[in-house]
Parts: sequence; structure tokens; C-alpha cells
Amino acid sequence: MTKPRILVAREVFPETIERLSQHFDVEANPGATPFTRDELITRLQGKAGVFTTGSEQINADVLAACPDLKICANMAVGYNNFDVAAMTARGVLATNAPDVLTETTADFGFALLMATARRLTESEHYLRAGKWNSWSYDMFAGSDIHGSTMGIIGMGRIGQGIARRGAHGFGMKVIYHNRSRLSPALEAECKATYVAKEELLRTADHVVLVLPFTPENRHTIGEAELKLMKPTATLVNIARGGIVDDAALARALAARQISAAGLDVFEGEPKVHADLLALSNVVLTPHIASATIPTRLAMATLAADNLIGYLVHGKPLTPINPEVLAA
Ligand code: 8YV
Repeated sequence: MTKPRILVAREVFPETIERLSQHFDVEANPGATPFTRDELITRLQGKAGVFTTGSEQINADVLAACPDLKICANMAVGYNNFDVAAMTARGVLATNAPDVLTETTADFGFALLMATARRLTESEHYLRAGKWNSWSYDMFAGSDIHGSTMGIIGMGRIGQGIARRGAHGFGMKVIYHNRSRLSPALEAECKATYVAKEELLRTADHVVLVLPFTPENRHTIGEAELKLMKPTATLVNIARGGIVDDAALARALAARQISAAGLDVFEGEPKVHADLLALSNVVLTPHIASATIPTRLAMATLAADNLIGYLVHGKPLTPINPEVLAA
């Protein structure tokens, strides 16, 4: 029996390719760069499935040009690179990779918060540049984590992980804003209090963004929201580029309207706004919140198992549009 043909759009672990090759005729991206849109379409001809990352845009045009495609399996929990409505309309299944990255990503959110509040990278650059000559009472004085108020916008699994770390590990007061309130039991477990977005922005010492990107969430934090924040506050974005208006943030940081920011995601990444690059009160990392080897392997394995689950057994593990299965 001939095996179904699939495309792996980005370089991944050899063991993931091996796992997929047991069931499929696999074409893998041989290089480290993403395919262009046209290249992706060319390589998807005759393919029943594609293993994607956040780099591949799967929209109505791509789907129309790839009539053999039955499933797109994202190696990411976020799936704003998928036009899910267009996929559902064409009967193409979409899957993501939730849960396996929750704790690793929450660890990183906390690391970025601490690095930002305690000016870790700025002070390291100073030391490496040979500028450290003596002690001074306010040298790189930052803001406290313990005992402070953390405001989390987006209280899904990762937001809850950050809340637990803050409340249980650092004695922080945790407030949150989300589309819907958590159950009383979950609120108690996370020691988190639901508040309106404006109240969160006005009262939090540290604002952490962990919400998914949707067109409605674009610029959740812009000029008006930054004006509400305390001048001593820090802002951390581990969600998606576009949730923050990066140009407005750069202006607010330059004017010390807020104290500092920690950003793992950017509008138009991998490009980063030149005004952010020029500032010292911002910690910048290249979208690495889920980047530990065990977690990235678990994400790749889940994406692979979704392809195997659907194309071989008719049962994907984590479908985004399960209505395709019922059709
Ligand atoms: C991925 C992510 O590394 O899971 C997500 O949503 O943002 C990251 O963990 C990235 O999207 C590559 O797929």
C-alpha cells in the first residue's frame, strides 16, 4: 500500500521525521529558512498533510491552490497563522500543540518578568562594556517582584501557570483579566482576582500578556492603555506580536511613561522595531518562551501524532475545528 504524502515545512528533530516516516512518504524542508508562499504551494501539491510552525500562513488562497490537503498540524499552541474558518469551509482539519508547553512557557514568562524588573540584561551589557568601576547606591536599582501586584491579561493555561508561580512562589498579589472568569476553584488555586482591564492597568506593578492573537486583540496595549499604567510599572509580552503597539510602547518607554518592558514577540517578527532596539529599558528575546529541548520535542511529537492520528486512524489528538470530523 502506498503511504500518504506529507510535507514538513520547517526543519525539526530527526526523531520526529523518523516517527512520521513510519506512516508517510515525507518531504522535509532541507534548510533552516521557511518556504516562501509560492514554494509552500508548489511543495504541497499531492500532499495530504502538512506539519507547520507559526511561520507558515495557511489561508484561503493557499488552500484553494492545494486541493489535496486534508490536515495542517501546527507545532505551536497559538494558531493565528491559520485561517480556521477557511480551513473548515474546505474540510481541512487544523490541529495545534497545547498543554505540553504550558509549564516551560510559564517559567519563561516569569524569567522575562524578573529580568525586566531587575534590569538583568542592561546591567550585564554595562559590565561587559567595562563600565563597572565602583558600587553606587542606586546602580541598576529596579523594582521588586515579591509582594508586588501582577496583572495578567489572558488567563488560559499559561497565564494560570504564571499566576501560580507569582502567588505561591513570590507572595505576589495576582489580578487578572480574561474573556471569561475562571471557576471559583481555579481562582482560589491561582490566588487570582478578576478585575476589569482598566483597573488592572492602573493598579498592577507588573503587567503580563498571555492572550491569543485574534483581530479583536490587535493592539490590546496601545497609547491609551500605556497611559493608564503606573510610571514604575513593567510590561511583559510572551503572547504574540501585534497584541502590543510596538511603536507606541517604544515612545512610552523612551518617555519613561512606564519603567521597562520585556518582549519575546514582536509585530512583524523576526524584524524588531528600530526604536525598541535603541532603548536600554527593554529586554528583548527572539520568541523563545517554549524553547527547551524536552518541550520542543513534545510539541513536535504532538504535531506528528496529530498527523498520524488523523490520516492513519481518523482520530486527531488536539483538533481546533473538530466540526470537520463530523462532516
Ligand atoms: C512556538 C509559540 O515556538 O506555541 C506557540 O504558540 O508561540 C511557540 O511556542 C512558535 O509558534 C513556533 O511554532
